[in-house]
Amino acid sequence: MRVLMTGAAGHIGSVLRERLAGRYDLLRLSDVVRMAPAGPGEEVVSAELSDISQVMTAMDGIDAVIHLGGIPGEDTWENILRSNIEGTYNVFEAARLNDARRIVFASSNHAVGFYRRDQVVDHLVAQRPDTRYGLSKAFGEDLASLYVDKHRFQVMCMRIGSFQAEPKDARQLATWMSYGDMTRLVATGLAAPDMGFAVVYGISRNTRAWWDNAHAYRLGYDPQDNAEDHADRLLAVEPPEAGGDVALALQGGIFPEMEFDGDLDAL
Ligand code: 15L
Repeated sequence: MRVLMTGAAGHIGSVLRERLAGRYDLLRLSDVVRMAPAGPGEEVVSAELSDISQVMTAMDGIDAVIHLGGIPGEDTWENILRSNIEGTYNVFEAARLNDARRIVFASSNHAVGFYRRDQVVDHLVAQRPDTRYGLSKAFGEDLASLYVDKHRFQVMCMRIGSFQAEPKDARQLATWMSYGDMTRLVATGLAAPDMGFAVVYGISRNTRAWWDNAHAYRLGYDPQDNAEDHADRLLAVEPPEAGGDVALALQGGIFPEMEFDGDLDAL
């Protein structure tokens, strides 16, 4: 399998580059920023995702895509539109034109960040984006659904929680995604037969998770880490996490709290 990874210079991309090395016939790494030169089994290309001709070049001869590229947090509408919405559209469309019909897409928990922490939600809940960034991830999931139904794609949309070497605050007792488990989930998305359109949560096997990840387990994901192992250390910190009442009530944390002038009691 010849795999293209967009956003390969970012945090997730750099970890996956190291951990997926040698597993596929080719790992082609694309980003707009400079990366270390290609090692064995790798190619490095520069591609601005908002320019479809550059994405077409990066997609040449590719079978499957790990799409991580884009802005990884809240930003202006202009920036989100260009990098995350147009960029993701161009990746799917260039994949269709090159017959690369399997995509593992880095969605985010912020596509559903307005659910309360006293709820457990699964892969079928309605999207509740908490920012323009979360909205762009919800768009990417809908785009995936369109390409699965219309063009026979297989797409795993990973609603990634908090990708860190170790969980950093009390919220991450629910949301943490370890490096090893991220590698396992991406490998599952590249291999699962007849996956169709799959929404999964990009988290480790966390005891305190708000997200029911049974669908990911059905596809073969078998996470090995649990943020609970870090609970004593994290709960001893004061305050255990940043944010006001809105952040502490809602799964998205500080993201739904940004620019918030809603009614928390109505949520
Ligand atoms: C995300 O989607 C962000 O990319 C990351 O920076 C974290 O904020 C993460 O979500 C999270 O919710 O912890």
